[in-house]
Amino acid sequence: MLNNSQVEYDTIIPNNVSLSSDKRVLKALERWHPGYIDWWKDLGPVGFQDMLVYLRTAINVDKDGWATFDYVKMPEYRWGILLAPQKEGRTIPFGDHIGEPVWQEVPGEYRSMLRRLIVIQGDTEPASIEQQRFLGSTAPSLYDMRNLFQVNVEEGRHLWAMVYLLQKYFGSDGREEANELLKRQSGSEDAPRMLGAFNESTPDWLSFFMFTAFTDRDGKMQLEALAQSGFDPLSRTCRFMLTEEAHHMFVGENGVRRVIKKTCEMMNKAGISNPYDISKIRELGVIDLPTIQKKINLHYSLSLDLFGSEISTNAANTYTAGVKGRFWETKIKDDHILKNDTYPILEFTDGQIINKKAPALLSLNMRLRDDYTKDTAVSIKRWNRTIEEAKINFEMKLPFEGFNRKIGTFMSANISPLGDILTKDTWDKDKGKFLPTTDDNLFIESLMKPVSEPGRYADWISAPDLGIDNKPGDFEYVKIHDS
Ligand code: BYC
Ligand code: FE
Ligand code: FE
Repeated sequence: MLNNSQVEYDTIIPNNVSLSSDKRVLKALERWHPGYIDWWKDLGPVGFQDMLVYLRTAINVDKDGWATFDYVKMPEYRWGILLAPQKEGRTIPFGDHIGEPVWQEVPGEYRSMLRRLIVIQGDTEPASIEQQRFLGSTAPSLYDMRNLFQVNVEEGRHLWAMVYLLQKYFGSDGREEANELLKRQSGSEDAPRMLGAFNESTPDWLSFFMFTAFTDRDGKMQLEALAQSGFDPLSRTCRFMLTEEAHHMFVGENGVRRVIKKTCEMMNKAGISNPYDISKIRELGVIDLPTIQKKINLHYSLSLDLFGSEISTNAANTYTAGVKGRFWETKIKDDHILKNDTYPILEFTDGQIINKKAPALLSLNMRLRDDYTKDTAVSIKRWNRTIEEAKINFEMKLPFEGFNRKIGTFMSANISPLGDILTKDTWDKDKGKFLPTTDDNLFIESLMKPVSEPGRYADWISAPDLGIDNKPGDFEYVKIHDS
């Protein structure tokens, strides 16, 4: 087993897993490659495929300095198989096998469990690219366009990461699953992507920023939980993916912050202090804060659904097996077996919200979701600081966990963002106050005019504080004019 941090570039697939001496897997991946490129061209970013984009590529999996930046055409991006370095003497940190050496091969008894998790993880990656494929043509700047494409090529690499595991460790059914990952399609009637939020559309750039802020953060949490896995190749794969994930959330959090900043700036310039003076604010060509709050309500609630049911035997089983752990498992001070512990949850029963202590093992989805909410609250704080700095009286809030849910205990409930239980009639009447309406979406869409002059930004979003790779403000991140 190679334990190297240097990436080999001697096959068409850059890697640090010695592919050149693993002919079987190399062949399987080379056979999968053309289908992937076809999929990328058919269902990846629309347009811009022949243009030079200033992208980062991993050359080393060490903590620092793993990336190099250069102009690349997207279809020529070097999608690689990159695992974080193996940790000497690593043991399984939780569950029935706690303390035993981690597995380098898939244990037979957990084969289908592992395959299912890897397939679900793999399915989300191309789904997000499909969801974002039309955004290039309305990019508010070359900087933003480049960030979109960076996220897209990395989600493509995340698909490669899962396909490698399937092909190396799961034989012919792994190869079949790898092919299926290119066949399902976001939003398709016949063969949709596996999880709810990945079949929603991402029609505009505010949606894109919200998606990367909220849904990529589910990605972060799930990867953190899988990075604890006793199946070491999965753990190492996820650990490297997490280093890329940080950029996706940066794009989302900062994107939303720049939208908020511009709105506040324009309100102040025009002397509008009431954030609910919506039509006047929209006349300024910026997105009013209450509409941004509605987008937060939508994307947060969709992302909560991605954690599965609050009470889940699947989650208990994968934990007990040592296959999927908790967020930062090794830093938690308890027995890491959880058979005698409880965890506080909310339950919706007989039209009431009740507090309950549930068995900790069954509540692991809820626990990971709580960690997600804490992580998300940091973004909300930063957004509110921007509003505060502009001296505007408005505060963004995460909606109540039972709001707008399709999965779990609250799925049949009508609950407001503040946590009030509503009748169906009131919900239907007030829904447009909680979630973006057709009018809201049409207004946002009307702002989506592309800006492609280096250093310029659309009127509804402010410029970033810093360039990518410390480039100056007028850097040409995508060469759309002369290629
Ligand atoms: N939609 O016990 P339950 C990312 C199904 S995002 C549809 O409640 P479990 C990324 C479930 O499959 C991270 N179906 O839940 C972000 C099960 O079906 P079966 C992706 C759903 O299994 C942005 C049944 O309901 N990675 O990387 O404990 C851009 C009962 O399940 C949904 C992962 O999710 C849903 N929302 O947990 C790019 C990690 N929720 O099997 C990328 C791997 C549940 O009975 N996946 N169901 O037919 C998992 O860990 C778990 O499968 C889940 C669900 C957390 C998703
Ligand atoms: Fe990803
Ligand atoms: Fe991501």
